[in-house]
Amino acid sequence: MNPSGVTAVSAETALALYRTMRRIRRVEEAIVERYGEQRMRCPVHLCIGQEAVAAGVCQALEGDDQIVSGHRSHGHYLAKGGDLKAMMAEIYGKASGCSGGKGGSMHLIDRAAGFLGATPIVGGTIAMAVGVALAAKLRGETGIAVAFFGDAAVETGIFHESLNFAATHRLAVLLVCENNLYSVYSPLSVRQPEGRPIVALARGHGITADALDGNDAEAVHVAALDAVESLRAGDGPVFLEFATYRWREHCGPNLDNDIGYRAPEEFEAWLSRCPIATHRARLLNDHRVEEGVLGDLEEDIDKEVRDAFTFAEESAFPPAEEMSTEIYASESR
Ligand SMILES: Cc1ncc(C[n+]2csc(CCOP(=O)(O)OP(=O)(O)O)c2C)c(N)n1
Ligand SMILES: [Mg+2]
Repeated sequence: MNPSGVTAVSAETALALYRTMRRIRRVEEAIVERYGEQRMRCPVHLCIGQEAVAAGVCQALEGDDQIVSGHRSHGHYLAKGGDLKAMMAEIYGKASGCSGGKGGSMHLIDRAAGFLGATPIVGGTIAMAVGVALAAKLRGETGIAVAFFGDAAVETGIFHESLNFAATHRLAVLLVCENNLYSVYSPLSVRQPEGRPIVALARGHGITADALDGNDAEAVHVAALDAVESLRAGDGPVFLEFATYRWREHCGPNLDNDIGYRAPEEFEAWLSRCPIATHRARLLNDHRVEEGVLGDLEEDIDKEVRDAFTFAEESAFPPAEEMSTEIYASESR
């Protein structure tokens, strides 16, 4: 199936994918470097190693498309155009943060960018995306909804209820499963039956589904373009499962390979398949982008990230008297 007709991406698109991935990586590396200062006081679930999924999917979306994400959402927020300074200020708990400093890393939002929100209830946002798609259908709007979730989310009841409902009503929702093989420390082998791929669950609900390499930004992007084309044509929901790998600990800035829940060989194999290094080599070799162009772009990103941290550090905390405002949806931003 290739409804978009796109099989290869242009040098311009490839460069944009690189910029998005490198920006996400740099932001999260800076979080790693500075987390120990104890000024970011919320838990952080880093997506280092998984950037290609966020970049490839979001680049296929338009401004009025809306996405939702879970606990590991920095990449999705940034790839969809969320404000970097507001994200960093949120992680620092400052009033200038995208949730007023009260949500932290797991409650990002940027409605202007079409990032409807992130909440850490595993599977919870799948139903929200389906709801967004239902609302769009009822209102006759063209935008599509996207839910990003992990491999553990398919083990929840709400996943199946949501897929059943979306399939029945042929809703324009793209379901993106980032299969990084683990739920915290538990590998897929102790959680899901052998020989039953995740993608089969979506097909069981009558949903068009595909499983792809989530560390190949161009492959992700082409698959997302196809999915979006099909969704806009009114052909019902699409499910994409992307194989990828989280490099750092489940929650926090550190490496946790000393714990022993994953084999060093497995970790090394995925490190050698870095989505950003692979894509950079492809830009130089296949797309003939000059090294200097990438160097300038990387410098710009590094400066932007430094500025965002400075903004976050220099912003004020929310005043104590506002501690209980904006807690419920009726008064949310
Ligand atoms: C309903 C629910 N159950 C349990 C948790 C605790 N929890 C937080 S993240 C996580 C693992 C999620 O794994 P996955 O969906 O594969 O995403 P990943 O962390 O691998 O990106 C769990 C069990 C939760 N947040 N919500
Ligand atoms: Mg996982």
